[in-house]
Amino acid sequence: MVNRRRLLKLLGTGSLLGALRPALAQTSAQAEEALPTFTGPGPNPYWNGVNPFVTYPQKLPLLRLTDRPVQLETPRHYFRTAFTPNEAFYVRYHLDEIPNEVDLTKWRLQVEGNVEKPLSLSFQDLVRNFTPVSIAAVNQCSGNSRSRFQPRVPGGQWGNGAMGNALWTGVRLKDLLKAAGVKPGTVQIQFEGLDRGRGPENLGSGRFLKSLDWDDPALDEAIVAYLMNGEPLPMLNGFPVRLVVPGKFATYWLKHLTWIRALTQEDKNFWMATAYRIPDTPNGSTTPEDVAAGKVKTVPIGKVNMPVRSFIVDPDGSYPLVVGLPAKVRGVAFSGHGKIVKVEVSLDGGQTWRQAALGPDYGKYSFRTYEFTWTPTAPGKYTLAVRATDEKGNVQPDTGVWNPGGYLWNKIERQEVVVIAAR
Ligand SMILES: Nc1nc2c(c(=O)[nH]1)N[C@H]1C(S)=C(S)[C@@H](COP(=O)(O)O)O[C@H]1N2
Ligand SMILES: [Mo]
Repeated sequence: MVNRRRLLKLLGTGSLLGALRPALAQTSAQAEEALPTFTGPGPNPYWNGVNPFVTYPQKLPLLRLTDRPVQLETPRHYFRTAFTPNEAFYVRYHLDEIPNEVDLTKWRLQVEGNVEKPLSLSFQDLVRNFTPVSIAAVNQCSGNSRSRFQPRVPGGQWGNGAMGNALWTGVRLKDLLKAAGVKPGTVQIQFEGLDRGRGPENLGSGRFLKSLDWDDPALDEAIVAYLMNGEPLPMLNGFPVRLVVPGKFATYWLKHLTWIRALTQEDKNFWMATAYRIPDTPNGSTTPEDVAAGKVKTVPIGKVNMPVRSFIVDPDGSYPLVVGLPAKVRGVAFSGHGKIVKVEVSLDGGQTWRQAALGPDYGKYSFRTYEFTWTPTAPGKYTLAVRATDEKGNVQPDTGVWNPGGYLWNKIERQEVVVIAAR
């Protein structure tokens, strides 16, 4: 035992420093060589990214990934419910000049480009002149869970909290496009918001522009939302209106949406042609070797819907369970391909599975809660796992995907828990 007196004695004789010296010498010698590949957290990484809590306007304390642009992750326990509170909803931007206020007496939504009749709509026009619709839909960043990738990839090292579910209310995008009269020859619809900045240098990336193909069925379900869980959108989530594209990754869910454009040429801007692309392989997976060899053909991530996923919210491993006392294994599941029809829980790391009870069905693009009551009968260490199935028969795989963008992660999630005996 090194108590204070012994420590002082060691320091006094210099033997402690002496013991450290060879190690320091070794470190500087190693620095000359390439560092070994950093593989990140092991098989049971933290649920959330490891980051400080910060408080932004209209937000509860969230986990800050970066400050400019603002990127905030939602802590795990907010996923106990099917709807994520607005104040806890994650935030992701690409550019650092974001609106702090929007004057609704001046703000207009422009529908322009290859249309018969360009529109300039006020907030009042949107609310009064178009039929309101509501849809529950999960907003998930393409890079959600990127910190799980092995080998690691650059980009925000999100845990699982770059997602949220809300009831979105607004106007059908197709109603706006119909009112403007989209002309023949249109190939894509482009969306742009109010944020600006430099973006990655010299790549023409200072405006965040995203486009969906004119024949993409997602356009029929997309809405221009002015309410989120029945309230005006928080500024950081896109006030006054944002695009909601149910089933697609959130990169298309343009915040502070102000320009909708019918394009006659494919959108080749940085955010379509370079960023947010996935390998054109069955599950968007490839290898670092194939990327290095230039073998990988890519497509925009909007070509696919979000793969099926499920999450263990409780228990979170921070406390022991007790033999003979019922414990609730619970969380959420969702899929961009259709509604969740089954969630299974494993108590032995994925060898055997038991069906969990599903919570209410809020529509096929919503989070669906699940619950499984487990009364442990023996003390020990257990690995819980959860696996969801959607109505198209998609089931979560037990292998992780790999692609250089760090997108499409949907591997079965695990949680280690300790069970103790009550005496
Ligand atoms: N105007 C604007 N909209 C945007 C973005 C952006 O940078 N600017 N990022 C997109 C991406 S990649 C994501 S993941 C979501 C995040 O939505 P949230 O911040 O409301 O959670 O917004 C999308 N819409
Ligand atoms: Mo994203």
